[in-house]
Formats: sequence, structure tokens, C-alpha cells
Amino acid sequence: MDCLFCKIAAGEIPSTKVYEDDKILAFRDINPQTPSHILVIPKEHIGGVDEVTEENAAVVAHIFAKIAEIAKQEGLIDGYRVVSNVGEHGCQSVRHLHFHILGGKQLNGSMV
Ligand code: DGP
Repeated sequence: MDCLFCKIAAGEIPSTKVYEDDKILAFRDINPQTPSHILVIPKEHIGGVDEVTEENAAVVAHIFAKIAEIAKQEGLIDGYRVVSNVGEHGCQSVRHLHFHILGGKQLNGSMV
């Protein structure tokens, strides 16, 4: 499958890793929108939030447990935002489930 984040997960394309285990990978966004901008992905290919099912949702729970740890490790003690863009209206540009951790500065209150 020609998927950019599958290739990053497999180590075929380099990334700046922040956290890795057998199920997930966290790495720095190539185009950071905030001082700390990390992407967290499952290693298995799931296209997006719209492809999460009862069968594959365990990895999403695992991702969220690790997001809390990664944010602490990153020093985001004053808070941060977790975002997952979905599909065309959500402006998802990479069709592999990922969660953005955005922090390191005061974010604005606008969700869109
Ligand atoms: P989204 O637009 O929500 O699908 O976010 C995709 C993000 O992926 C975007 O913020 C830029 C990032 N990105 C795209 N290509 C690469 C890459 O090759 N390496 C890294 N580290 N990030 C990438």
C-alpha cells in the first residue's frame, strides 16, 4: 500500500521519533504549527477516525494513554490540543489515522 505514514512506521522514510512501541509511533510534524507539534499514529493502517471500529479501537485507547505520557515528557504542563482531521471537509491530507498534539504556546479558543 502506498501510504506515507505506513512507510514512516516501517522506518522506510525517516522521522524524528518521540515515542515508539510495537503498536504505535509518535514523531515530530514536518511542518509544525506550534512550538511542540507531534503526530501519533498506529503502526497498522487505519485510514482515519472514520475507519475506527470496535475491532480496531484498542489501539486508539493505547494512543490516548501514550498521548498523556508524551505530553508530560514534552513538558506541556499548561495544556495542549489533540486534533484528528477526517476526510475532505476535515482537511485530512494523509489518509492514515493520526492525532496531532499541539502545544508549547497559548492556543486560541477557535476550534475551526
Ligand atoms: P493532516 O493534514 O491532519 O492529514 O496532517 C498531516 C500532517 O502530516 C501535516 O501536519 C504534515 C505532516 N506530514 C506530512 N508529510 C510528512 C512527513 O513526511 N514527515 C512528517 N514528519 N510529517 C509529515
